[in-house]
Amino acid sequence: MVQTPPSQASKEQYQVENPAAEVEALVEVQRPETDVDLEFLYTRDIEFRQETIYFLVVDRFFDGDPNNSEGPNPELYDPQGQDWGKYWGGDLQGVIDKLDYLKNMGVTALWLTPLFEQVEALFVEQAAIHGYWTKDFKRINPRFIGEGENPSLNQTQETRNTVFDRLVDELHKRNMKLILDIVCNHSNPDFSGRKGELYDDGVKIADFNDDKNHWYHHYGEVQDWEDEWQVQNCELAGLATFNENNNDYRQYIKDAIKQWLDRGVDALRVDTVKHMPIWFWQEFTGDIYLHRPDVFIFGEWIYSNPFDDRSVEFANESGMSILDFGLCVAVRSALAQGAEDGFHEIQKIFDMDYRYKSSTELVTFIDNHDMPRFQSLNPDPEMLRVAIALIMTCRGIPCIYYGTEQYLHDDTNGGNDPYNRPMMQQWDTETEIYGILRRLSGLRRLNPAISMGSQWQKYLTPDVYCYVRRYRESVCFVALNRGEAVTLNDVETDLPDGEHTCIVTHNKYEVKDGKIYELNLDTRGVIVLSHVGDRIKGQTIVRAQVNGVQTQPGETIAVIGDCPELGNWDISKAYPLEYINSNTWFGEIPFNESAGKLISYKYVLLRHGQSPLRENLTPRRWVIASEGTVKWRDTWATGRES
Ligand SMILES: [Ca+2]
Ligand SMILES: [Ca+2]
Repeated sequence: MVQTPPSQASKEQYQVENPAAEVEALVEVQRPETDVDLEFLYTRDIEFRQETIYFLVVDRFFDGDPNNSEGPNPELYDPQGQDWGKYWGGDLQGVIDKLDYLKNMGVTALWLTPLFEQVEALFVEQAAIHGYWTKDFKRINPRFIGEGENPSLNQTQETRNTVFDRLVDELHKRNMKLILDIVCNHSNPDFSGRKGELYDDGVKIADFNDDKNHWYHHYGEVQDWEDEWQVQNCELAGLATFNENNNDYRQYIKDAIKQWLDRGVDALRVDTVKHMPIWFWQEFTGDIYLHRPDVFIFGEWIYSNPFDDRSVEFANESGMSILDFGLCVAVRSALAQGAEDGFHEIQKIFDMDYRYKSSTELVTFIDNHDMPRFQSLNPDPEMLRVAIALIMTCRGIPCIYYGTEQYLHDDTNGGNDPYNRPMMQQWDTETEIYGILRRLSGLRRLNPAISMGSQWQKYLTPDVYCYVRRYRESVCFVALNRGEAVTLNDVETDLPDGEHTCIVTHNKYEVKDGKIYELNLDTRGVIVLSHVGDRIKGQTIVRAQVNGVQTQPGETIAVIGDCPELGNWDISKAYPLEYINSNTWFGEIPFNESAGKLISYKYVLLRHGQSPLRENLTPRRWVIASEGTVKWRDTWATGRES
């Protein structure tokens, strides 16, 4: 929550409290000069849950500009695309050229591998094509922009005339968002005796082998992966690892990321978060949100899962969401690797959602640049269809790895790195997966049950999984079959009675008493039925989420407050939230009369036949933004029996 210090109170409020003009003049002198829009700073937020993310390796997507492909060191470029360790020529112009292809597929947010300037050398026969060996966090990789273009963010801040700026413009023109992939843990490895040479817009500021100012840790490689101290302080694959205790380093990395945000980046994907202490991340996300409150951030905690206390703590307390490796592993096991338990493995992950404060904001995926592609494990395109339908409709924000829609996979060495990063070869807009992504991405934006709602298991065997997503009056029913054709006697859908048309197949289904009787599921069949209720409308929408309250069936969490939207403390007019899971209640609250004003509120537990249980605290206070989206992320303060 936010408490507004007196220096940030609006002039109007101050005038009420200090009618004497001379007093006000005195106060005016003492108030700090600022040109920051404070209301924006304290209340606006981004909503990312209706997005469909597409993750691409810039070098391997499309070469839109052959002139930049040789780069500063032509030896690192293989025009034939045969040497997997070298650059193949993809660039930001190539991404721009394919934006309509992506937009038409339903992609709304683009995650690109890091765009920072990289070391221009080979390390173990590998160039930094992935973008995780940074030389200068304040410069754009010259291989990705126009030949001879100025790579300095500082020097192009005014003109904003780089290909990167054009990419941002072209994305935003299409209502698409840009996710910048960032690394804070390390710079670069030892290539030809040089390691960790780091630059600040072209000026050398650190060197692992001559580390006078202690920018790096010098503890060698991680030996014991169970030892938290080692995982945080030692090296990962020989990468020079930053010393986060050095405030100059922290200032540098935060300044660099803010420069990119100032150029129009909408979200951050953060690499190797497990390898730095949580206090660093809390400071980092705190500073970033002060600079840009409406940025979405998610981190890569390798093989995070809901049974791992440390990755759960990170997801809940770091200020950012995380990539859902737990679900990824379960989906691959159940659908690509034929695990005996099948869908039970997936349900086991969803059963643990209560451990997260915000499971609906986890970023879900079935493969990425660090593991064999789904189809390298199982080439059956119909099984891929089942997996895609699952992550496009289950809780979380789906992220599709580039080329999935073209069945792109190279199975050399089991499809392991680097063979999971082939060049895109075709741009067919008629593939089945392309079409399914297009339809389900549209559904994600249309039906809030999918982006924000609860998830209810309705039918579960190793081979068949039916579930319902629900939010207020909106419902989505999903049926998936990893096995052969089967008929279910009846299955609950929570849909209104009547005829419903499947979003994926256009087949029609009759719902009676909320159920479908004699439901035929094809081999590797997918059914998605949707019903969209009234959407919440208001000048400002507050998305209120409260964690940590235990409720019984029939009980409801609601919000009461001092404004008409929250019932003016009249408990009978409290605004009800929706049950998401046993740790989370959530709801969108429209604000019109109180938009732009300071309000106070608290949560209340409404119980049948008993008096309401109010939170035991003085009310929370908040300045409601005058328009847009706001999020409250609160924890229930233990109720007190009146
Ligand atoms: Ca190129
Ligand atoms: Ca570290």
